Amino acid sequence: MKKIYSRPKSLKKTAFHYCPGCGHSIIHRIMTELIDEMDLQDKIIGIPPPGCSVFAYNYFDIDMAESAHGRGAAVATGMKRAYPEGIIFTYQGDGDLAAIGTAETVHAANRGENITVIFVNNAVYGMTGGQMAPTTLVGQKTTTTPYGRDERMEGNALRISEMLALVKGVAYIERVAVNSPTNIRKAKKAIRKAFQAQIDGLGFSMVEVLSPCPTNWRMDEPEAWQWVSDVMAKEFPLGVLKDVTGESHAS
Ligand SMILES: Cc1ncc(C[n+]2csc(CCOP(=O)(O)OP(=O)(O)O)c2C)c(N)n1
Ligand code: SF4
Repeated sequence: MKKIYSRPKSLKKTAFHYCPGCGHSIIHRIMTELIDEMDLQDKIIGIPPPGCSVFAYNYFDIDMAESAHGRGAAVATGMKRAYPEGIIFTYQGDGDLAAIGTAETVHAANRGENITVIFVNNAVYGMTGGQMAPTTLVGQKTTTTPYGRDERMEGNALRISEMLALVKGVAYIERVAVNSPTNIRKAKKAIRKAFQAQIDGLGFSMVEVLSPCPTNWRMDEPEAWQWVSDVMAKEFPLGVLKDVTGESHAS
């Protein structure tokens, strides 16, 4: 019989603490597959955040260094400069990256730091109980916007990828989702491309992943997966926002 599934070498034999249907576990799975396929286990270092993925170091069998809230891009900058042959990635939620960590992220991108950012957008603060995040959609109910996000009071959903695509030091940005087998395959391809941009020394690369949070969205798993396509991806369209990797290869 043909074996169609095996645990990636760089994924530890530890049960995930994530809720059923959570996107974090899918993203961990595809990232560890890539780490194996690209033979990076001995030279990749991950920087997880405060947030639901705070224990990512329990799952990735690679070196990891926890950052303070929002400081991933700053920690990654120091690490990459001290250890340029390493492949350095941050793994950050939308509360972490798009609220408290906006400045670090924008300036690291602007400096063209040769690091990779995995930006997990689930439109809420997951770990702390489902409060509004900068990426919460207008009208979306959260524990701090019980009547729905009000544009006049709380502003609009912040499109970080579109913003960063305008920044010169950025080599590659793509927005993907992990809510269907097809989208999961595309997400894996995008993360491969982001790691490759760093290996090729092209500058800042980021993959934004639209990721279901059934618990705080108060949905079951199929509803949450559907909501990503029907609602979230309308505000945050999937696709490549910036890609200079081809240009650089050609030159
Ligand atoms: C300096 C500081 N402020 C606030 C917190 C509390 N805190 C922990 S995680 C978090 C937000 C997590 O949301 P997100 O980054 O979207 O990740 P998710 O849990 O949804 O994966 C907050 C506000 C903290 N740990 N440190
Ligand atoms: S609260 Fe949301 S983001 Fe956190 S583990 Fe559960 S489903 Fe995932």
